[in-house]
Amino acid sequence: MVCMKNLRQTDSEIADLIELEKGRQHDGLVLIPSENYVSQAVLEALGSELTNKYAEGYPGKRYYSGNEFVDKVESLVQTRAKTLFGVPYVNVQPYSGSPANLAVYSALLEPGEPFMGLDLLHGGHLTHGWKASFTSKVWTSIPYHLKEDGSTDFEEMHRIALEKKPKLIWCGGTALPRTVEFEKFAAIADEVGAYLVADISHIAGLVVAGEHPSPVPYVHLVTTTTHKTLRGPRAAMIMVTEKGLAKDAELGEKMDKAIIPGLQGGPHLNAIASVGVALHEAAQPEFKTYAKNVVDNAKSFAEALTSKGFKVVSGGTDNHLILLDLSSTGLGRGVFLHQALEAAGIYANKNMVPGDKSSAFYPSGLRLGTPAVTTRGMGEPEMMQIADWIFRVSEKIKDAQLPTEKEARLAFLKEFKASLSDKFYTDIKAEVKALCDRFPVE
Ligand code: DSN
Repeated sequence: MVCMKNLRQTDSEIADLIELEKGRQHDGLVLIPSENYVSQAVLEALGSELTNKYAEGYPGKRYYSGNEFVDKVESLVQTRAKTLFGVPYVNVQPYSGSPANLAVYSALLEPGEPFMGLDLLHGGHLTHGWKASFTSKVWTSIPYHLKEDGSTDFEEMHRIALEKKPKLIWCGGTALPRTVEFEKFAAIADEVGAYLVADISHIAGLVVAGEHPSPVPYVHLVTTTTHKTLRGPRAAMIMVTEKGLAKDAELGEKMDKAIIPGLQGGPHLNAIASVGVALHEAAQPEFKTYAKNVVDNAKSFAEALTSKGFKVVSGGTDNHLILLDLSSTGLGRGVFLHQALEAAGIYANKNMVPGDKSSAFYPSGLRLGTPAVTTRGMGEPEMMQIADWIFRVSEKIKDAQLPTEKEARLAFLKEFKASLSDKFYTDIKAEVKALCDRFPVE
């Protein structure tokens, strides 16, 4: 546990809130697939004196003095990333995933040029061209889609790519339970001469552990956040592959320039060092076991949920993530289950499902994941127990239906929220806490 003695003396208000959040993370089940628990070593590097240092530029080429040690930190983290992912070039300075993806666009595309990404409503990320994202305002977004069974519609994608000639194609997403078929994306990208970029933010930890195929042989660039299955702090990296350098020998320099001076100022060296610690941890044999357990747990969890009558998108999962399609019980049901589970100390998130007839505000699905509960050491019996709680909560709210009139929806949701103070939820929350006490967050 990070010592907060000084914080408590200086600012008890913030210290109290951090303690409460720590308690929530300990006493509840974190099933949001993009969340995890980092190690104390990762936290210590993140909270270190490196936060005091300004170092705009790159190792050996900074705009400030006093870089003797931070240059070594950044170079070491670069080496670790290159070794772990098997790439010749990496930039470890992006503050998070969205700035990393923006850097890719700004390095490769002129304003207005076309690109393709998976539709947000089908599991793509905001920065893959969603209409409300800056990316689709500056560049021309052409979405591709999943089929109803949850697999990528490569026929549609191929047809659109031939017609529109995108300069850049994204593969990967935020709600994809199945293996990303990098070689199929590569065939299309290569045919139309597009840069292919894999956003592996969700699966990076599985990739380094060999639990998901690596995109490196197929794509020109890889972007990833470092805080999901990779179990590091909130940051990101941009990697250039050999294939990328063969297409454009200056791709690395272009990415560096896009980050600084293009988009960012001084790198957050405390976060970079902390990423280095996470990469070191991910290179250990125990991490392979962890990643395997994440996937095994997700498969057991998907089976347990299916046996309770839930419809699991694509019929299961190949990775850490499960998407429940609740639309057969009514539109927008993801909202109700998300809120009701929260009242029971179970954290998941409402999500659109392929073919969803509802809106992004009131989606019909629920996204679940196993990275955090697996870090706590939970296994198959616990997945079955959690599936049972989700089933009980779902049964309790089965009559809640989203009104069709927009005005009536907010009032209904307010009433619904008020109903969640019922003892039914506090009883389950106590059962959840008892399970969590058996699997403490280290
Ligand atoms: N918001 C992240 C997720 O939950 O998947 C992606 O950026």
